[in-house]
Amino acid sequence: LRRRAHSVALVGAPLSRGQKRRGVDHGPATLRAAGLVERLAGLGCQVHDFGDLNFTQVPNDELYNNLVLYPRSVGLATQMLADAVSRAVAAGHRCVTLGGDHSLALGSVSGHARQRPHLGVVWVDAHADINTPLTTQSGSLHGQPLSFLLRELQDKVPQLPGFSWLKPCLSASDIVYIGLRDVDPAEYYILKNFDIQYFSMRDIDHLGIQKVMERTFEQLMGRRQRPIHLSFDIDAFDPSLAPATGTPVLGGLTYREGMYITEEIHNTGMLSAVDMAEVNPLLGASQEAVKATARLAVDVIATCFGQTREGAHIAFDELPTPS
Ligand code: B3U
Ligand code: MN
Ligand code: MN
Repeated sequence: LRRRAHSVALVGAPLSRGQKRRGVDHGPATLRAAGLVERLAGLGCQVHDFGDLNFTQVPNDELYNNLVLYPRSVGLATQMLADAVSRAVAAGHRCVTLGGDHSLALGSVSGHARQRPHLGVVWVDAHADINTPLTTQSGSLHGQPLSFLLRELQDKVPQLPGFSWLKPCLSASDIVYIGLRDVDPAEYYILKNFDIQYFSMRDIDHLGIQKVMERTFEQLMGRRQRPIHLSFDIDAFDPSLAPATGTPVLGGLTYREGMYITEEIHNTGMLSAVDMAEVNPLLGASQEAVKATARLAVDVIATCFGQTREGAHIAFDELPTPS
């Protein structure tokens, strides 16, 4: 029953400038306080906690195009994160990035791809996060990271101040979305026009989560095995389960669907990096609501690294014999 122990690096990315609500920069501390390190250690993982990155706010970080918020601050922070993730993966760890808002994926995916250029991305989210700086209605960069990462979109994406380090590292066929239910018109156009594979909540209702995961791996690994980057936005879950997040949307994943997604990703043996984004302890109606959201996020991460609903997740080789 003994499993090979994973070596897992934790990188705290207290990024909040990619959106407008206060508090999401306390995500990493909230996930740690919910027992993340102990849970991973209990699964037999060797945990290397790199601590939280120290993001500095860039002064005079004016709007880009009168609309896009904090481009220099997000650009610099995600550049630092890319370096940290790249180092962690190069050192042989699976890398877990603790957010922070979802603009962090600019850094985590870029840094991961520096070491694993053929990675595939599973993006679990209520939102598609693929607006360009010219289609965004909110101006928030957490709704845009995938537009910067996608090669096919580069002639539609302007150069933002603070983003000169960033090179697109994904093709449209390298991404699969799960959980979508709030997609803007321009985002829908991009998904359809570039033939991006997605499974909306309606698709999950229609197919069931088992078929969704089968098709996800068929898309990403049908031809050959490749490293997986799981970018998990906690707002993919139903707000009744994950209330402490900035943009909750009704009708999300159940607990069982969420666990099935991460169990199956673990079972591929190819999981190489994980993001946990958008846990905001200043939102949610009560301390209990915040704790429930954080516990859920820790369950997602633990399941990625071998926690199962059958138990038997630590080595147990011999039953005691009565003497
Ligand atoms: N699509 C909208 C809303 C949104 C995206 N991501 C979140 N909200 N969390 C936008 O702002 O681009
Ligand atoms: Mn997101
Ligand atoms: Mn979202």
